[in-house]
Amino acid sequence: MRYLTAGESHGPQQTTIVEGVPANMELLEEDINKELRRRQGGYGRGRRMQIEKDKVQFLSGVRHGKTTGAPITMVVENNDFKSWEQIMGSEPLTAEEEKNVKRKISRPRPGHADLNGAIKYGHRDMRNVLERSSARETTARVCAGALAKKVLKTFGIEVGGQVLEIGGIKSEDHDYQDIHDLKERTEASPVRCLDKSAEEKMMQAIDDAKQNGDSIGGVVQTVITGVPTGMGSHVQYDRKLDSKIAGAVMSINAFKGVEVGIGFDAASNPGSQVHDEIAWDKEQGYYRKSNNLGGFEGGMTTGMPVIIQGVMKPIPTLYKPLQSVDIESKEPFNASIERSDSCAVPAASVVMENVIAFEVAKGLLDMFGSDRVDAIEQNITEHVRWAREF
Ligand code: EPS
Repeated sequence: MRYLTAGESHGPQQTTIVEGVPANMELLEEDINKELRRRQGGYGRGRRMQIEKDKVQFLSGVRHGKTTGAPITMVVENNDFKSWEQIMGSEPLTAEEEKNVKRKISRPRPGHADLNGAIKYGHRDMRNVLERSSARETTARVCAGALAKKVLKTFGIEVGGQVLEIGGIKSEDHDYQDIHDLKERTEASPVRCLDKSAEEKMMQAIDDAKQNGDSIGGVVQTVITGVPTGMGSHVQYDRKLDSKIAGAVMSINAFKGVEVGIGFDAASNPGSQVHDEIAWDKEQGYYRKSNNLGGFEGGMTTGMPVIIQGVMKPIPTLYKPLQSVDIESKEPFNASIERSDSCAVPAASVVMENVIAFEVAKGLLDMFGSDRVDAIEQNITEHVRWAREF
């Protein structure tokens, strides 16, 4: 299974093409739309989210509520395009239009792709960079991820997540009974956090940041349960599933770090307290007595829940101006005020769930075949039985 996304932030639409989805899987637009709604929500979002009402349209690969095995094309319209039609049009501009419409961007924002992308592609109008580097693209990635979540759910694998930290305020109570409890409680929280007292402080921190024209980042966690043992492989660097997940997380806009299980804490603890002891019983087969390694050993799933943390930096589009240099005059200036979210950490936790879901679904199909749902089901059931008795 693989995917590509295309689309500019203020262009007509976001497009996702996913190839390699098994045939005969039930799939409705609502399966995608519910993830899109989750991504649009969360405390701290800016005015753009009041304009967009993201809804997917299937343009190929789905017929009468089921996948056909053919590539699936998904599009989400950008409502805001109406206000940007001339600026973002694909036809050449007349000299007159050029004067009125183009609003060339020559002032790179610190922390954005603007300057590096402009130098790399030779764009004197940095709109050509920022339109594609905008986190609007995560809409398309959530389309791919929502499809992957459906694949996983078809085989009993569930994906959830929570926000662990926003603007330095940590959730002190991140325990949950099971994945359903985790999903239900985070869904009811405006910042997707389990700790009610931290939730309040996080919302206050977001209000403060907004008030000060600033932005704040945070830490989010994704949890996946029901994964079979042995997805990924130790035999080659590019088959290790944890490394693919890490790459996927790092590719989300504004993410600066990723941890598996206890992650960086592993550095300060002795091996006897880090590694998870192995046990066996008739019902569940092999299991670990703890899950410090976040469901991975040797680049393969252990069968324990997959647990990943990601770090999002504060969004770099600020109302509080930072210093930069105009590429035309080479003079310093204070970055201009742009519309922005003061915090997109809750939305980012949804995006992270989805990009990880894609890698895990891909790992599942790589291991158990990918043409037909019924055949994959048989392969998984047989493998689970075999692993339990091994
Ligand atoms: C973004 C800037 C804002 C965000 C946008 C990401 O958009 P605009 O420039 O239109 O105000 O709202 O996020 C989304 C549109 C979205 O769907 O998440 C940026 O610069 O990355």
